[in-house]
Amino acid sequence: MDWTTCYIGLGGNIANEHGTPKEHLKNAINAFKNSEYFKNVATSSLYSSKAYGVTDQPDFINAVLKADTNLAPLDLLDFCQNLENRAGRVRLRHWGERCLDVDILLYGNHTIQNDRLTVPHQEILLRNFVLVPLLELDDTLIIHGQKINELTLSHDMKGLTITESL
Ligand code: ROI
Repeated sequence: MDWTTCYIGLGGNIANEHGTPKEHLKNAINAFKNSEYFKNVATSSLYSSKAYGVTDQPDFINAVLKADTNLAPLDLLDFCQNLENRAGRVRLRHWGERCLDVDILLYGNHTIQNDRLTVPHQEILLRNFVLVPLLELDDTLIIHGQKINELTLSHDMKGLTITESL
């Protein structure tokens, strides 16, 4: 069986009947850990982060998960979207608040571009709440030819606080 290392971005900033943002993230992390489609699951710390983009919304909880997966990219996307749906996700507005976002950041060294999926994730190099936890998991990562360890934003804690080391 073929295993590919993937990195998944997790984020959320609203509570609902399924839990708080932190609980949404932890439930998602447990789903990866308990699934036969993943092995060697590792997670960054949980970060509290100021909302990026549309700023008049609650702070987010963000983390990055690393795992080896035997799922093909679109099956991995289905798995991630299923977790979002299970957290009771409703999209209130574009770039707005959400219970849980589960985004494929990287899938091995693959570049994927189709109507459902862009990998590496388009905004990856622009967001410290993605880069800082990614660096925590692997300080040798290269994305779009850039060593993330050499990017200023990967070391920029502006708006970010570690709320829990997992
Ligand atoms: N801002 C932060 N801090 N964290 C996120 O996960 C996040 N996700 C988004 C938008 C609303 C753009 N801003 C975010 O989708």
